[in-house]
Amino acid sequence: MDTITPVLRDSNLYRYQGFCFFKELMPPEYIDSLQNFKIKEDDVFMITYPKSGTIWTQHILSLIYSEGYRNGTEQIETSERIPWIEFQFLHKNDHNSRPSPRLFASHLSSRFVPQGLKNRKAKVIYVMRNPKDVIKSLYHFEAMAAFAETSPDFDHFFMKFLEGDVFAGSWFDHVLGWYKHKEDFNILFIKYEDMIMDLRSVVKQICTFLGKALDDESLDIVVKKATFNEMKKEPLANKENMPEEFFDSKVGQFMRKGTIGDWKNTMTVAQSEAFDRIYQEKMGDVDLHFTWDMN
Ligand code: PPS
Repeated sequence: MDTITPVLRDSNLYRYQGFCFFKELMPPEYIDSLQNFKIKEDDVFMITYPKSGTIWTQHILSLIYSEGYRNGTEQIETSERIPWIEFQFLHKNDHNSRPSPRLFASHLSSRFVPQGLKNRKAKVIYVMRNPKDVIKSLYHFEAMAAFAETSPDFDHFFMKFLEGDVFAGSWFDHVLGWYKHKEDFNILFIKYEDMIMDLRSVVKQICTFLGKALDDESLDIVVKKATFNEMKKEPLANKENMPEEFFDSKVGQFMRKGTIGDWKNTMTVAQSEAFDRIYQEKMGDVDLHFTWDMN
């Protein structure tokens, strides 16, 4: 097993092969065991770096597979429909007894996912978001999530993010790891900003990838129920069912702003320029382009 190091002094994270895991929730032995997790050909994995549109895409997948909840399953928790593979230790789901097609969510980088996913039959949907908005969203999330460390100020958090000293490690490593290994997987990349700008097209793209032919009425229902305003009203989507010791709803809300470009309200010009330089260094030759604001 590779070296395991604490991320920062007193941190609740540990670094393992470049990724940062929660000490209590994700022991390295369990993470290693995922390599041999048995994949079925009709499995679907939805993967994100945190704060990139995870719950949104989970919600969309739930709606697609339940035909807009017309089968009366709206009270089933998203994490039950689409459980996290790396939090098995916490949920103790028996994935083997789940009916197919099994849907999974994960924040793992490509090096940690089950080897069987490389059969290129099981499907992977990777959702990404412009990293400046990820920083802003994660900064707020840290403050409300009891299991994450709260930074004293944005500048401190900004540096921590650039060092990759946050859960899931470096955004650059995560996105590049998946993107550069795309030939290994049967994978669809989607962008948070495209969902904001034309949700219907992205939902259609997801349906095509999954081989789910929804009629126009079902598609309308999925799109309507997946808008920010509709999801904000849904206690389950907004994680209002989570105990206070996990999420402090007095500090903030999970469904916070749901926009493109909110980073501009917090990041200084100097921080933004420093970020651009690092972005250029790390992503320069990669054909990935993000929408940074609504203009
Ligand atoms: S997590 O904790 O990693 O699972 O978070 P994640 O779900 O990836 O990201 C949370 C951000 O997604 C926004 N969100 C949405 N935006 C637009 N429309 C819809 N329907 C939607 N659902 C979730 C949520 O508001 C968080 O972004 P911010 O910028 O903080 O508002």
